[in-house]
Amino acid sequence: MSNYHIKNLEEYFQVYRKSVRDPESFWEEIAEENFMWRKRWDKVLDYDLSKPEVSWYKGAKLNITENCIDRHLYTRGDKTAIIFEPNDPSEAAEHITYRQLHDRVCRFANVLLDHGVKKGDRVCIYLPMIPDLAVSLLACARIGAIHSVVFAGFSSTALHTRINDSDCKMVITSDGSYRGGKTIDLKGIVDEALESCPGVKTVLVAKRINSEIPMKANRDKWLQPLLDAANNKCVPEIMDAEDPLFILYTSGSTGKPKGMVHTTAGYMVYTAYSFKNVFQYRENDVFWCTADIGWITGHSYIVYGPLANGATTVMFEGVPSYPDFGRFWQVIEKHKVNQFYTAPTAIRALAKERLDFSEKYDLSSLKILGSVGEPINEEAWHWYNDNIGKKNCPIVDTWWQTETGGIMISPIPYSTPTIPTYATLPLPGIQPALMDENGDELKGNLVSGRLCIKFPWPGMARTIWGNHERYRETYFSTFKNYYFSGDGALRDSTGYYRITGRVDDVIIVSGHNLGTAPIEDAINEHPAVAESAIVGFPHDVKGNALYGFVILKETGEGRVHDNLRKEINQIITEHIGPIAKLDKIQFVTGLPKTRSGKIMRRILRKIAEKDTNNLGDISTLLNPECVQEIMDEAL
Ligand code: 6R9
Repeated sequence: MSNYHIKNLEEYFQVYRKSVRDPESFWEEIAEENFMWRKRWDKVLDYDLSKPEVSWYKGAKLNITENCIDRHLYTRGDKTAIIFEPNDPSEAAEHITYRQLHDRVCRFANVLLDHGVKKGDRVCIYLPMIPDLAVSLLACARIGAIHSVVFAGFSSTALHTRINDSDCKMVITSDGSYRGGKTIDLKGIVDEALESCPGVKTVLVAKRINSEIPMKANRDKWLQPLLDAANNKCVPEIMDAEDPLFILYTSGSTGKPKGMVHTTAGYMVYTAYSFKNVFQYRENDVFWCTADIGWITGHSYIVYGPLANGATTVMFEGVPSYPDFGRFWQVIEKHKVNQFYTAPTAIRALAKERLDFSEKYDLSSLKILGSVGEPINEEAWHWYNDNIGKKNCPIVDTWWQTETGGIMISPIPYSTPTIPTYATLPLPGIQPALMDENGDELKGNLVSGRLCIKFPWPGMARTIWGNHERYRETYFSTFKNYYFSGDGALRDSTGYYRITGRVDDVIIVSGHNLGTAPIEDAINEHPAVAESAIVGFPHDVKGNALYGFVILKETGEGRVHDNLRKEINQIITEHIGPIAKLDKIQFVTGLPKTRSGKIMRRILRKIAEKDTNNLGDISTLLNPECVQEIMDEAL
């Protein structure tokens, strides 16, 4: 299993070279040695990136839950699979063994079958971070239904769009959720979303906060009694390697969200492989990824990657600031966490607090620290390294995307020397490329350009649900036969990669990808708004915050701007969710535009960043006069 658990840098380079020389044997060996297949593949890889069509392990048959659960029963039946740590530290944690997980997943799967869910049907999951969430994903996978998890912080409009886009038949939700000291009425949000979702026949409702909620006759059912009554054996549906496993929506720079489709075998192999190597997981380690399962990080590194390795994975319902800013560190001490994986935005928020929040806990169980979601700045990296890792835990700065399925560029602990702000080297099997403006690949080191991947890997998304052409256009048309990530990066003199950020109109706020277009669309729905443009500006905790430039229909006197600001943020909250609220809103009379009518966000970005010394040539604009006015009144 040498290529599955790398031990030093020399071995990394050996394995890496082999993986590039002969990708098919590389991925074949990993698939052979580490999983349970019902039928072997006929062909490891088939691809044509111009279409693009990619299939991994074609002809193979399997069920991912047999790999994540059943096969561990013989050796790890009584081992804890999931540790559930509730929002409220005084509520007891729950330890779910592999055997109990098997029981729960089978029962849940039978409930789905009893409600007419079949292989290939889409099921929308809108749940807080409670065990039923992980169980529901696996229950869908057990019977071959395609799960579409929607982060439970999204609004009813966002939920509605996602349910209809993939025509979900069922929604799984809860009466409500806890978030720090607050509760959120999730079921109310679902009811609103479902006002016009004709495809949804059943809503299963988990009880979490015990609130009084209306249940719609013939549609809404309490989950627990159904689970209690269900059989605890469920024969897994045997899937083809390329059958879809799930859909997960991610923001695009334009238009509606993209339902990225991940398929069964390749995703399984890739998440398991990357989990084991990047986190150097050893039997009996306790792994904690603080993401929400509503994002790809939670899918791959709370659920599938860890469970495929028979690991113990922590699911945390709460937030880093409740009941105080020591919560993460307390959980690490309590469950003796060995690998801790979080986002730069959380690190920055915690670094602002007093050190005794972390100093009073025993963090000596930690071996490896991880970071994901956005570039980690040097200051945050050092704070994490000094105060949490005590300079004794390698930090893996992991670059990847919803589209890539798993970690692509990352140090391998104890093998790759780390440098703050560098994601360092590609995992074996991953072939990054940097491209220049003319579409040519930049060879050699000390170059910077657009980050692409030039050879397929098993974890890549195969399409956008219902819109393959958009998939081709978004990812495979900018550079012929390359996957284009949308990020910029540089390669230093030793070949290390440093991600420099998005080069499109996606802004990463607190690690969440937000497209500018959907936010602008929401703002423009306000009756007083004529036009708007959103840009990001640096924020010391969130990484980026949003700055909106808004043209009102009537600049008319007497308009109370503060109220308007509130209303605009209210509309954004309703359409997308509170994460997309604007930190600054400036009312302007014009927006800088090119002659073809495209808003010059570059100029607005510089104004928002207060970097107006070099705005570049603005004389070619349609309306250069508005730039001075915007600068004069900038917030
Ligand atoms: C896993 C995840 C993807 C975008 C990606 C990039 C940014 C993620 C990063 C990083 C710098 C890292 N990103 N990890 N940038 N360094 N270590 O976050 O997926 O939500 O789809 O976001 O996040 O810009 O393109 P997703």
